[in-house]
Amino acid sequence: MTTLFYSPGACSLAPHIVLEWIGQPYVAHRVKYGSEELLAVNPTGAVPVLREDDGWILTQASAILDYLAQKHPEAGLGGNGDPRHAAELHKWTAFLTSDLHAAYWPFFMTDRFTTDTDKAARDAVVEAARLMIAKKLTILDEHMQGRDWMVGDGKGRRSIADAYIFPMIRWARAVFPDDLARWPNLNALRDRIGADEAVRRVLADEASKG
Ligand SMILES: N[C@@H](CCC(=O)N[C@@H](CS)C(=O)NCC(=O)O)C(=O)O
Repeated sequence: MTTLFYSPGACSLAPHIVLEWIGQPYVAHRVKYGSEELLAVNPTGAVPVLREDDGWILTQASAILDYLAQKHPEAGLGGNGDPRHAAELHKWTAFLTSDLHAAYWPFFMTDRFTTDTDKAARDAVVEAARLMIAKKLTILDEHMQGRDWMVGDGKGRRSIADAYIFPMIRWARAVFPDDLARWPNLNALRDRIGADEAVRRVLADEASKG
C-alpha cells in the first residue's frame, strides 16, 4: 500500500491531507527526524517521504503532491488540464515549498543559521526570519483576496496548493502568536480547510499517535 512517512504538524501534513482527499487506502507512518528508519528512505532525514508497494520512493513535498495529483486525476487536485492553470499551480507550490517553507527555518532551527551562541545574535536571526515570513504571508494574503482557493479563478476547486498552505498558515501561529489578524484571508483559508472532515481526520490521526 502507498505509505507516507510523516511527522505530526510538519510539511508532511500536506500529502497526508491529499491522501485523505483522494480517499484510497494508504498507510501514514510516523517517524522521527533524522532516525535510522527515516534516513533509510531519505538520506536528508526529512519528511515527507512516499513509498509505493514496489519499493519506489519519492521525496520532496512538491514532487509528492504533484505525483499524487497525477496518479489520481479523479480527485481533481492537480488543475483542470489548462496549461496556464497547471503552470500557476506549479508556481504556487514552488513558492510555498521553497520560498515560504525555507523562511521558517531560521525561526524553528536557529542553530542551523548561526554558530553564534550570543543571545542577541540568535534573536537577530529569529527576527530576520519573522520579517521574511511576514513578507511572504502578506503576498499570499493579498493573492487570496476574494478567493476561496489558491489556484484558478479562486472559486472553483481546491488543489494540492491548498493542502500545502494549510500547515504553513498553522506554523504562523507559533511565529506571530499575537499578530495573526493582519492576514485575514489566510486565517479564513485556514479555517475553511480546517473545517473539512478529511482534514479533521488527518489532524486527529497525527495527534493520536504519540
Ligand atoms: N525540501 C523538502 C524539505 C523537507 C523538510 O525540511 N521537512 C522538514 C519537516 S517540515 C523536516 O523533516 N525537517 C527535519 C530536518 O530538517 O532535520 C521538501 O519540500 O520535502
